[in-house]
Amino acid sequence: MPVSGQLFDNADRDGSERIGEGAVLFRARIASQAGEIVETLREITAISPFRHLVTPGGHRMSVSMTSCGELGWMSDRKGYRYTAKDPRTGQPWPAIPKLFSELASDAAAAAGFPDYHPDACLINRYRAGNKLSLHQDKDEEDCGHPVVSFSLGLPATFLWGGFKRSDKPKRLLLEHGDVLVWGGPDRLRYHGVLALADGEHPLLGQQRINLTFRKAG
Ligand code: MD3
Ligand code: FE
Repeated sequence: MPVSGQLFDNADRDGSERIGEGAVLFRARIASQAGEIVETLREITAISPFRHLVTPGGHRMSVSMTSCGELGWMSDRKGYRYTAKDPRTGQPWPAIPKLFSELASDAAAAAGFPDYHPDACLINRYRAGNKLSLHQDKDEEDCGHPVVSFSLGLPATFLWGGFKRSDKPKRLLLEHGDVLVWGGPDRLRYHGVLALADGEHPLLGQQRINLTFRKAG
């Protein structure tokens, strides 16, 4: 049975929790691969480092981001979009490592989305106080494909909203190694992350890293 942060009385025997019609949380699913994932992330961020993006409204995002994949996510005064090249380096984004894409498609299949082949992976880094305001992910061409997310490092309170920004969100604790698959009718829900609390994680120190895999193009 899941322990902390449980909101829904729907734990399955494999430890997964269905949190919506198209959304499944697998607690600690990738915890045993986390060391290897973090090592691989260092190779990616050596090529395309974390950076703070600016929203079209001119606000600097507190979370810092980078990407890997055929497409990477970008924001600036001109808007949100996916690009084939990292605008900071002028080079293509680093490829999605095989380890990542296999773990993501295995999780998608376990949640009922077979043949998932993401072409973009957005990597978010949270430090104490960093947050992500309620938003929808709708910059992808076909929102029929799910999003798969990996949480690593410090725990964070995830906000699981409705289909209007004003719908009051539920709260869900996302911890190290958790995998969330989010598709079907839940794909366009508003969601966000509360300000990260201080802490020290044995593998990642004072930060949380979140990877979100998407089929963007
Ligand atoms: C629900 N990231 O990168 S991951 C994002 O923890 C983002 O960094 C959060 O929202 C984070 O866009 C949340 C879980 C998640 C990701 C995508 C979703 C939940 C989602 C797309 C639609 C609905
Ligand atoms: Fe999002």
